[in-house]
Amino acid sequence: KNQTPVVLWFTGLSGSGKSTIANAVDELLNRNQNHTYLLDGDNIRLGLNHGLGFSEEDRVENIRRIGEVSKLFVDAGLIVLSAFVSPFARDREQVRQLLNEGEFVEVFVDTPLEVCEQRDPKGLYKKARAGDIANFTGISSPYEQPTTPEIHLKTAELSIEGAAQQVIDYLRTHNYI
Ligand code: GGZ
Repeated sequence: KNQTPVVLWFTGLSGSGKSTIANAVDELLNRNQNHTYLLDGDNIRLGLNHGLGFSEEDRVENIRRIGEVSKLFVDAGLIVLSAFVSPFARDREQVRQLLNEGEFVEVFVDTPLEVCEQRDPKGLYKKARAGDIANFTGISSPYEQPTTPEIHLKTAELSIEGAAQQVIDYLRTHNYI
């Protein structure tokens, strides 16, 4: 199957819908016979990055390693979907620099903090507000929004399917698939 390998780098707050949308895109790509690999907290923070926490230092190292792994999968010819908060603009730029031109597509999952906090599927915002979790992104640790993402998903105006379709449309328009 013809495809141009690329990293789709989903960034956004906890509870913004990154993983959900990345999984929906992954399913559409697989239905289209594309070869993909999805990286998220479930397969990275529990394995390769077991032992890293949420201090600034550990997040920097988390993203650096994920960038390196993403590059390996791109070299293997895959479309990589990486879904991590990745709150620091500098770290995201370093991953971009690691890859060749056009191999890094930043996808900003733009869900307002109020909405993420309202959803609070794991009760983490509640704990963060209570001071039971330190360095929680959006509450006690910064989130630096992308200024010029290739794809800007305004999730307040989109369904999961609509957001996933916007990513697919970008990949088609730019001849990745
Ligand atoms: C942010 C945290 C924290 C803190 C635990 N800050 O909604 P989730 O649960 O499933 O997604 C969040 C996930 C963030 O891990 P990442 O590897 O994506 O973060 S980073 O890119 O910043 O390294 C959240 C949970 O882990 N979580 N503590 N303090 N999110």
